[in-house]
Amino acid sequence: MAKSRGERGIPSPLAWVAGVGAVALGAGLGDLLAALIAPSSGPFVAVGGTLIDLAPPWAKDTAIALFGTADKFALIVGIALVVLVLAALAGWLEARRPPWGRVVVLAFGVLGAVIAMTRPNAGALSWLPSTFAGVAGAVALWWLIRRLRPDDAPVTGPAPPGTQTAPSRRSFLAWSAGAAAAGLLAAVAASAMRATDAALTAIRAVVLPTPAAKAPAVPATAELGIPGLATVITPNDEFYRIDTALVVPRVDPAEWSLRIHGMVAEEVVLTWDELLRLPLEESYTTLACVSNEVGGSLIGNARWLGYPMRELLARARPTPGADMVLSRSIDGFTASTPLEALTDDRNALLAVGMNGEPLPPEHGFPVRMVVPGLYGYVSATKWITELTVTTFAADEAYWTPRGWSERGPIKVQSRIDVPRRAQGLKAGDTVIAGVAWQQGVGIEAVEVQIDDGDWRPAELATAISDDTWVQWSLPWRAEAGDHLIRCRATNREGEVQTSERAHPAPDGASGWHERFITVFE
Ligand SMILES: Nc1nc2c(c(=O)[nH]1)N[C@H]1C(S)=C(S)[C@@H](COP(=O)(O)O)O[C@H]1N2
Ligand SMILES: [Mo]
Repeated sequence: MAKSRGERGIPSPLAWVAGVGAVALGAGLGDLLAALIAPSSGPFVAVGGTLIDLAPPWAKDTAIALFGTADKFALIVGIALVVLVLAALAGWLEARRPPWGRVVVLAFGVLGAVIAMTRPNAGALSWLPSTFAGVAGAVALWWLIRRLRPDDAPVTGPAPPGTQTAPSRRSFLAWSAGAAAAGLLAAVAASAMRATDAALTAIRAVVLPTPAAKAPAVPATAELGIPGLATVITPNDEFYRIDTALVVPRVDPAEWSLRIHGMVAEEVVLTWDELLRLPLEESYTTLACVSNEVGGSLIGNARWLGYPMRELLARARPTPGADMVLSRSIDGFTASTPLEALTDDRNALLAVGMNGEPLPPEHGFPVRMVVPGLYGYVSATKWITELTVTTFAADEAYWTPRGWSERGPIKVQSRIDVPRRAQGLKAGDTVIAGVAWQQGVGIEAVEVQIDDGDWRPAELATAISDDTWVQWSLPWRAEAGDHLIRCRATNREGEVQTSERAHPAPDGASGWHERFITVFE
């Protein structure tokens, strides 16, 4: 009499292997199907995007503090680890309590599909990749575990009556590894497809028009050229990136349009071709993230090319009472910008160009907003598709219910770039240098304090404009020993950067940037 399956027992490690192999195959195939038919609805992307949106207010800060701009990669790795553990568990379940392992895999596929359908940029087919992943994973799991059951295993040769063919573990392991490898291969193929898709080809084809109004030439004295000091213009590939998008949205400019509606006398729809035919203007604006810690690097300066927001809104004619513009990205992100900041005479742009090139995909291709004087989360919507003219009372933006202020004017700040802590500085003549900013207001002065001594005025480089950061420097005869260096800026309205420390949430960090330096003999 044969023992029951449960008693005969498939060794747990083999069951885990089956689970991981099956789920890897399902997930990989699902991802590949997503790349083919519904780019942003892959199982990982949809679930990760939802986790980002559900994350509690402190999570953004923590993720950025821990992983910096690699926060999304960290999230993907985290999800993959959780899936691995769940997959192993499903394998174990399928071995012990069939068909529950299969059922669990299928259920996660369906859950992924539901999540994918609720994403802001979901399409009609967004449910398919995750469902397919679940079905493929469940079938693969059933098949792999079956190979481990002696009475189900295919008979490979003549067996004496009354005995059973022992299942071949080696062939089981080969099949499991094969399934995992196929899944991985599918995922690699999917990412290769994403990297060569039509939108990227479109970027390369974009020829930006000559600006109707060029940015004034950058003064030769704007760049101090001190090694280690942030360059006054940040190259595109070094520009910080912060957003909630797990995969960079791919927007085909040929299909792009911007709709302006809400409290307006006239609805406006603008296409890519129409936008490029408008008289575009160029200006330098320093973009800063509200999550930037004192001394942090979530800030950069670029020359933007775009159409003035004030001209655009003038076409739509906001009606009396409106005080906010809610800008929406193709992926559902929204920002609440005071209407006034988009209609006064500042260089608020609907931007298409960054440092002489089309916007890179990570920075909002084809079109984004850039508004001097406001943190990015309330102004710099990338992959923009819609502007709703409304009121702060009636509408709120993505970050507002997540613990961030509905308005985000930039605080006066300064940062020490050199000397660096780990520089191994030798005693003698050196230079202390950094940047200071309060876009829209401008910087009047920067002072440096060494070892609690007197505040000494730093020399300011020439600012490109009041909308950009400015470099500063101070010669220093460094003596051997430990030193504490601080800096503080004064804006053009006479306000001195406060020493009072504040966390980034809810409306931007404050305090003086300090650096401990050890100077060697
Ligand atoms: N669509 C979209 N636009 C967005 C965001 C986002 O999450 N999604 N983040 C904003 C924030 S918080 C900042 S600081 C800036 C950063 O722009 P960058 O990545 O080009 O530096 O983009 C803004 N625009
Ligand atoms: Mo930000």
